Amino acid sequence: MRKKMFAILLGVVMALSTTACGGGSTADSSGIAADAAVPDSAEGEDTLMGSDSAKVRFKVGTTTAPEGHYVKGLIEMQSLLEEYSDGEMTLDIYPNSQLGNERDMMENVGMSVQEMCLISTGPIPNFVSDFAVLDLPYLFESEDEAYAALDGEVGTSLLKQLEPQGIYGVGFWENGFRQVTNDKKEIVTPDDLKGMKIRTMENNVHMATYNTLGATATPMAWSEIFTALQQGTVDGQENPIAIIESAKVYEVQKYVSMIDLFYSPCVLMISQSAYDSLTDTQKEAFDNAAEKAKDYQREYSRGYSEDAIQTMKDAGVTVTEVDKAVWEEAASAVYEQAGSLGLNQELVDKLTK
Ligand code: EAX
Repeated sequence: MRKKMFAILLGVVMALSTTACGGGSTADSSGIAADAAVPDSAEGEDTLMGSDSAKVRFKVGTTTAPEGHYVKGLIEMQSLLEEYSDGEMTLDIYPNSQLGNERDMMENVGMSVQEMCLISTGPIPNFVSDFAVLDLPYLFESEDEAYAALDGEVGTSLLKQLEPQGIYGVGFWENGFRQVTNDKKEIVTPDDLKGMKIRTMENNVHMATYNTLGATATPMAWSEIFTALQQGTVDGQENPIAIIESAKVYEVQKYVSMIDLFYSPCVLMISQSAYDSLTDTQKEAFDNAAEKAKDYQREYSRGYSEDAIQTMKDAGVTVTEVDKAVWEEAASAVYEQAGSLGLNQELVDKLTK
């Protein structure tokens, strides 16, 4: 109840201090006129607004670039949602951290301050600890193995655990296998990481893994990465190729090592109140559009990497293939820290057997 009161108070304060977004009413969201939740000033040049005529609008935020694989999936969902709802519903897409970093956006969706977000699993264990199992190194050998787990019993049960946060976890989309970049030297074995400050997400399992490999894990929000790289606060960072290329990280990082250390999903979330405000017909259209867009986004993500690697090589980036067995052996020690990392051992066993 306190959360709901806070959310309403926050919405009133924001509504009084900002101009509401134009364009039709948005989904009712627990007493807040959601179109007051994100002021016009939040609409940057990168915002991708849905059809003007749609009456039910969902603001969806992501930290990633408009050209990247997250936003391409959201654009597909925007189009499908308008088609399946006969133009009644749409998405207004806010890339490049316009609505805040991943942790902020997840909190705001939970408090119905914004309707939706598409975020990596990075910050989620801070709210639902069982998600941490997905951030273990070399947990999945392939995207297909990841999809089977994420779309199956384990993934479904994890998404359900978002409900107490006021969030309907719609589905797992793809961020991809995470590679490491730096601007100093080629990284071939874990020994090459020694003494390097590597930006990680604010995720204990990722931090423990990079520290175990000999680096100094330096957690920060994605929006801070370019300043940190330019100021030398960190020597490198780690992300899937699609992020490294679409965010143009390769322009300030000469070396990319294809270590595939983590398979990184991302999660499409909608505030429970915004979803519950829909009719059954609207829910069906929303769920069908999200499901179709998930398949499209995963396929787009896998196809994107090949071209992206060539773009980076053409720009003079050294892309290094490594002996992953050496990396997997070195990272395996993190599994022995499962207890201290608060990992659900039953889930670890389920996913590693
Ligand atoms: O979700 O923070 C990160 O490194 C994430 O991969 C990025 O925000 C996309």
